Amino acid sequence: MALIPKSHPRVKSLLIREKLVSGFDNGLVAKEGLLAQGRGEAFDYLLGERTGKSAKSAIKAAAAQILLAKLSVISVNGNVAALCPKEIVKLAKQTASKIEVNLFYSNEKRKDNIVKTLKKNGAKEILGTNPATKATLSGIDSARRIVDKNGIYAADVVIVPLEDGDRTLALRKSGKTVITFDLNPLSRTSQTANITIVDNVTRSMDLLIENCKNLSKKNNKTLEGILKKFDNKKNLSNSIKDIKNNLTKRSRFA
Ligand code: PTJ
Repeated sequence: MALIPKSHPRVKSLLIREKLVSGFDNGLVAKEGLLAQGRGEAFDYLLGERTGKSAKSAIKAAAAQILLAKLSVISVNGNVAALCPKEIVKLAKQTASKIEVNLFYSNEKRKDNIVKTLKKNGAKEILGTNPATKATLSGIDSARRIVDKNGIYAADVVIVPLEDGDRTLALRKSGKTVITFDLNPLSRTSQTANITIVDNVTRSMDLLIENCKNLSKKNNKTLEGILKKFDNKKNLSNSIKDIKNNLTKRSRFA
C-alpha cells in the first residue's frame, strides 16, 4: 500500500487493485479473479469511473426487488469477498438477506477463508459450506451448480455480483429473479439478469444499502411501481450509450 502515493492520479483504481492482490495473497481470490478485475477496470475506464444515471436507476430497482423478496440471497465469490466484505454483511443485515458462498473455481480452503473474512466483518450465518444441505441447480455444469437448499436453491431473489453467464441463465430458468453487478454491459450475465447494475461493485454496494434503507419505509405498492417502470434492456442500452458518449467527449481532446 505504501508504494502507492495518495497523490497518484489513479490512486482509487490502484487501491481497489491492491484489495484484490491482498485478497489473492490471503487465499480469498482465484488467480483468474485478478484477470476478471482487469476486465472490469477496462470497462470502468470507458464508463468514466463514476456511477451514472443508468446505474443509479438499476440500484433503485434492485433495492425495491430485494425488499419485495420472500427470500433474498447474496451469492459471494472470491472477488466480492476481497472487495467489499463489510458491505455484503451490511446489506444482508439491512434487508434480512442470507449470505451464501458460491465459487466458480471451487476450492474448499478458499471457501473457508471467505467464510472467516465474512465472519470477521460481522456475518453470523453463512451458507454454502454444509454438505448436509447441498442441492443441485439444474442446467449448469460448473461447480456453481452446487448450492444450499436453504439458500440459493430456495430463494426467489438472488444477488450475484461479478458472475458468469451460465449460472445467471440457470437461475433464471429455475424461476428466480437475478440481480447482478457487472461493469461490462455486453456480458452474458448483464444481458441475462433481471436487473443489471453496470458499475464498480466497490462504488455501488453502499448506494444499494442506502437505497434499501430509504425504500424500506415505502409500501409494497410503491416498490412494485418502481419495478414496473424499470426496463433492464433499455437501461443496459443506456449504459452502452454512456460509454459511447464518454468516448465521444474524450475523443475531442485526444
Ligand atoms: O471466486 P470465484 O472462483 O467464484 O471466481 C470469480 C470470478 C470473478 C473469477 C469468476 O466469476 C469469473 O471468471 O468471472 P468473469 O466471467 O470474468 O466475469 C466477471 C465480470 O465481472 C466481468 O464482466 C467483469 O467485467 C466484471 N467485473 C470485474 N470486476 C468488477 C466487475 N464488475 C463490477 N465491479 C468490479 N469490481
